[in-house]
Amino acid sequence: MPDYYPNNFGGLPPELSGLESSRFVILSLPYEVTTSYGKGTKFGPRAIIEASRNMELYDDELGFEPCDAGIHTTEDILFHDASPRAMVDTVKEAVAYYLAAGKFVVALGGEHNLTFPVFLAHRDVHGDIGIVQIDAHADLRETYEGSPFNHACVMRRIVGCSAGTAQVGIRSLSREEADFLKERGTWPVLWARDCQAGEEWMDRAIAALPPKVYLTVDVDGLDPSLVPCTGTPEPGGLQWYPTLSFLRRLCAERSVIGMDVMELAPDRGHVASDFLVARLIYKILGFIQASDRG
Ligand SMILES: [Mn+2]
Repeated sequence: MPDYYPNNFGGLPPELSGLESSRFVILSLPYEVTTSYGKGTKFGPRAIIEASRNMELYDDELGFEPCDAGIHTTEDILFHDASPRAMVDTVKEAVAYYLAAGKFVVALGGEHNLTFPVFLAHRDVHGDIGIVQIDAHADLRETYEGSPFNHACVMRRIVGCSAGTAQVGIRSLSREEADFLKERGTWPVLWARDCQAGEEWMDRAIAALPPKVYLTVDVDGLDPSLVPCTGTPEPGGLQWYPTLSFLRRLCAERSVIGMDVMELAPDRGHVASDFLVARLIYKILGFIQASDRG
């Protein structure tokens, strides 16, 4: 290792961060237009990468260094046309490029509507895929503030083209969304209050999923005592170790083919949020490799 940490996820030296030899690609998407309350998610990707440079790279639970598989970090994608519709095309194209190269893409936002094109790009390559959404919010509105691509609508766009859905950690939704779930919700909603103990909720979530699964994490799914730095924090969220247990099972029992982490709005006074998100991503990359190793 050089005596400084390179400016990429994990602070990795060139032999572990080159695009060609890396299994994983960290795709930085600093896009924010429709966020409703707190702002600042466009600074999320940089804060996550910055925190990750100061992280121990050995995973003591797994007994190996997940970075050995190679983790490449892209430059920030620039959004020349900021409209949500143009964003969809830009992101889909970027993700498709890395999937065509055989990479596992970890998209970092940015606001949650970024998930829609990332999911579509994966579906184009993998065919029928399901989705696990970790989030405080159902995100099932038909439109919000006039746009179907608002971050409050992202799951409404996705559930219709998902082969199996599990919504985990939900604790905030509108009456319209509750009615939609009652009428059309054929998938399990694992309410945050039911995710506080035991593993029954994990069984229900995983049972709803097809063999190939895309994972989207809105960081507000975690408890705001752990991640205060997000636009719309809600009390009563997921705790750290149950979340890791669930994700480890998910990676072992299904093939996780892509993921994103959205909605971190960093604040220099609360860098623990940035560190948690960096560590969460790194744990998942380890779980994916652990499942390959059997
Ligand atoms: Mn949310």
